[in-house]
Amino acid sequence: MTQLHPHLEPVFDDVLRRNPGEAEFHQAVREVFESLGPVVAKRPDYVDAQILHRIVEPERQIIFRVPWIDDSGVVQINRGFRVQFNSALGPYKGGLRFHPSVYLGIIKFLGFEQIFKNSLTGLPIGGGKGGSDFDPKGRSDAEIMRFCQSFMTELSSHIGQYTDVPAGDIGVGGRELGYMFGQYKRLTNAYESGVLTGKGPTWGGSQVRKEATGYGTIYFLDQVLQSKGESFEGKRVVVSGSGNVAIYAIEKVQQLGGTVIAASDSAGYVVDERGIDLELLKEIKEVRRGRISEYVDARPHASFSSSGTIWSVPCDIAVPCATQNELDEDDAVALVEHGVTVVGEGANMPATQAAARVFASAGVAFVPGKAANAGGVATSALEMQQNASRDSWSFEHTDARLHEIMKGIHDRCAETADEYGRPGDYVAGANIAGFNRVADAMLALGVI
Ligand code: NDP
Ligand code: 2IT
Repeated sequence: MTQLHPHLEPVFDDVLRRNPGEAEFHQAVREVFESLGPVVAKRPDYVDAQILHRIVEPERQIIFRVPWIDDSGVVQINRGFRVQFNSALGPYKGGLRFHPSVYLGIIKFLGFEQIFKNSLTGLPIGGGKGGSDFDPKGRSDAEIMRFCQSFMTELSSHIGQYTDVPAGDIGVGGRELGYMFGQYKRLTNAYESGVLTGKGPTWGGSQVRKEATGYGTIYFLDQVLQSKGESFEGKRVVVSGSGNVAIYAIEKVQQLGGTVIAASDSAGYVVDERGIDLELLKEIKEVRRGRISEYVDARPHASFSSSGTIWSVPCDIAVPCATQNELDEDDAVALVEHGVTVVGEGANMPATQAAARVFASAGVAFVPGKAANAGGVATSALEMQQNASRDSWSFEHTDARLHEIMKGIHDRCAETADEYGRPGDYVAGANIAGFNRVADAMLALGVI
């Protein structure tokens, strides 16, 4: 671990003491703080105003009961969360995750990351995150709807277009957002489009939102490659996951001339040396809501492994798009040994800190999620713009805006890394650039 600056160490100790058992939150704070030494050295005004102490304490944390009735008539109880972390730059903004592993520490890590990610977009959005330990796997459509309605019945008191604007994340996509928006509309008797993003294009959603996180990640990595005089053309790429982010990352890699040879879900990974058949993957995952193992039924030359790790597959570029801490130190060593040159986090914090250090010392360009995957939330902010002006932009226009935003984030991270004496260090660039914008706004708004 890198030693923290003497101004940061006591704040981090406080985070450990006041948030016991929240390992992912501790990890996310540590990762940001390790970049901020030169900032606190340069800006005593941030230290005097206790910006660091304030930024690690959520403005508000809401935890609620979510009761619902399953298809057999049995009453089920889940726990719902919304952590409204920081609203210095705009209304709280961030997704909702439905996954059995969800607890407060995961929502806080995601909410904390979201503050800096949203800042990096340059758009007026604060940071928040929510979700539930509800497990959507194996649930019928009717059960999903009843759960979403119950979840929104409580959440509706805490959100609004000027207050807090949720969207999707793991386990929450267009279907779930539809049920939640329907329930919000019914409870409030108002068609308040701007209260949620990731809506369907026919009921207030933006073109490109579905594709935005995956496309944006690859647009960012394309900038990284261009800065090295390279491109995706002819590159072997491994993308983990096979959900929303992974599918549209694969689509964009293919459009840019790269070959994605492996993808996964929580039960294992598929290798297809001819290149992943994206239409087949979409049919399995988006239409059938099936398992990735079904891929080999239609493509017998491909292989499925339920043990081992996708990171043992040799590639030039690795794009983890599943979940936190899915790529550890051993995986990073294997990737480096096999010649990886670029790693971009489509997911939030998929690489452990030890893995990130392996990449850094091997000279691999490593782009953290708060920069690489910011295209999703940036396009959510574009959806809010369209909702506020009761407008609807074309796919081409929205995609061009996304591309421009991702190039802007890339350049901001690269320039900030240069300015602070860390050329090529996208982690330092993203953390410092993201932090400075929020810290300046917090200073301007006084002690609140
Ligand atoms: P989805 O639910 O669409 O897909 C998640 C994928 O990751 C699935 O393939 C899933 O496999 C796999 N996965 C999830 N949890 C685990 C786990 N514990 N172990 C192994 N595999 C797992 O989610 P998204 O694609 O939307 O999200 C993926 C990542 O991207 C998350 O980290 C999310 O926070 C991040 N992200 C999402 C954005 C968005 O707009 N959706 C924006 C920015 C970041 P299985 O189906 O078997 O569970
Ligand atoms: O992690 C993320 O940035 C998201 N899940 C998307 C958040 C959003 O509000 O679009």
